[in-house]
Amino acid sequence: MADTIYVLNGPNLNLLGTRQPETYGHTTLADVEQLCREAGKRFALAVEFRQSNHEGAIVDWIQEAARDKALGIVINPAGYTTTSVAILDAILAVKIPVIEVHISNIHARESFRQHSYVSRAARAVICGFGIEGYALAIVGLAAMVGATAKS
Ligand code: CA2
Repeated sequence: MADTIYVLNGPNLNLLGTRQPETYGHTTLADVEQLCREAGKRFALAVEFRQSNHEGAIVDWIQEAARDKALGIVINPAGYTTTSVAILDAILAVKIPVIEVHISNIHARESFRQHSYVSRAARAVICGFGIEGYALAIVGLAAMVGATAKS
């Protein structure tokens, strides 16, 4: 079985491409999934791509990723970024690397978006590149775990 990474998406990201295009662009979550699969393929990595509006589901998936020996996690915690000690604790409890991604530049937005619990435990943080940030996170994660590009 191919080495696997998890790409986890938090609440309301299922609405991507349908509202607030000035902030989040016109692409949909299905487009993000395709982008991630293509980025993973360059390193022969299988991608488990998930989205939930429920905090506990995201906690369960972080635990699942570690239990099933995924190489790492890319996560856009969305609205839970600034509130979820439970997601922070889940990340602290796993040994695999976690990369935090935000589509928008959260530091150029409202102050309440600028404190991330997840950043305390993330190995790296990417924001402001639009959905391309997911592909950048996968490239960075691949380098972190020693996955090499396949020709
Ligand atoms: O920039 C990001 O990726 C965010 O994680 C997106 C979150 C926001 O709470 C964070 O501060 C930054 C919001 C996700 C909701 O996405 C929507 C997309 C389209 C329409 C409505 C919501």
